[in-house]
Amino acid sequence: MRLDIITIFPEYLAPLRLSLVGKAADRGVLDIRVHDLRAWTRDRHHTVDDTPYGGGPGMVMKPEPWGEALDEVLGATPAPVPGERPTHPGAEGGGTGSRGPSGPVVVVPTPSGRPFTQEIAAELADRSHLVFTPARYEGIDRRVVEEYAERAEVRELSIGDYVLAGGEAPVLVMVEAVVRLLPGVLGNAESHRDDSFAAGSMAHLLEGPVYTKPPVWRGREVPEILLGGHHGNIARWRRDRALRRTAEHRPDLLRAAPPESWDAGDRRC
Ligand code: 6GU
Repeated sequence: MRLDIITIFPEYLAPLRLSLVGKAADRGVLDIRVHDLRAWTRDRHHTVDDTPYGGGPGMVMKPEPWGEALDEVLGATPAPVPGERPTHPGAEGGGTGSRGPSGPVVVVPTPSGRPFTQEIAAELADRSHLVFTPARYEGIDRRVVEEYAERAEVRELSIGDYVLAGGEAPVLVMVEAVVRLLPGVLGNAESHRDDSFAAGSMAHLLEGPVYTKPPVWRGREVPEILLGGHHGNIARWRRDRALRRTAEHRPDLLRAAPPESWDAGDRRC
């Protein structure tokens, strides 16, 4: 997978060299390119912002540097394979087959975007080229999204209901969520199956508690059932604890769960 990140704070993305994402890049699973937006300015002061039309506080990112940057970064994208289902213009990437749809996705982090979810992370993990455009100030001139929505799939995404000073931290969040889903990045293919929000039986559940050795720590015992090796009972116990935890921390998730997601052993509260 190729990742391009265009920012006025390239150093902010340094953590991408660490840990799981950094190792995936070292192993060649990922090609991460962090670009300085100011490289695509043409004036002496490398200006990227200007005052908003219509007035108001703050500054708006000028469209020209973003246009030149995106032209270059998207221009290097291989053309879609003939005969493969075209995803543009304006198509939603609905396919989640093992061989994802072709063409780049431009991810625009913004607090006014759609919520970034585990489902979206999985969709992005199916694509081969993601371009992130983290903004500062009050955001990017609207015409940039309009322009590139005609040439690529553009997704405006928010990581939660709070406001950050810029999109760089959200890019770190989204990249980590996507990269850990790529084949071969986590040790074992089953590692994601029991994650909170994982597609399937965990889609509307938070993960319950976990334990490791020693069996007794400061007088606190690991629940007996986990020591027994009865896989059916353990699976049931884990699901019950996940249900309890979800009821406590995120009752909204249980209310939204479709009837098919309940199994025979679940006791509705
Ligand atoms: Cl994606 N950007 C900014 N600036 N603030 C946010 C956000 C994104 N998601 C939540 N808050």
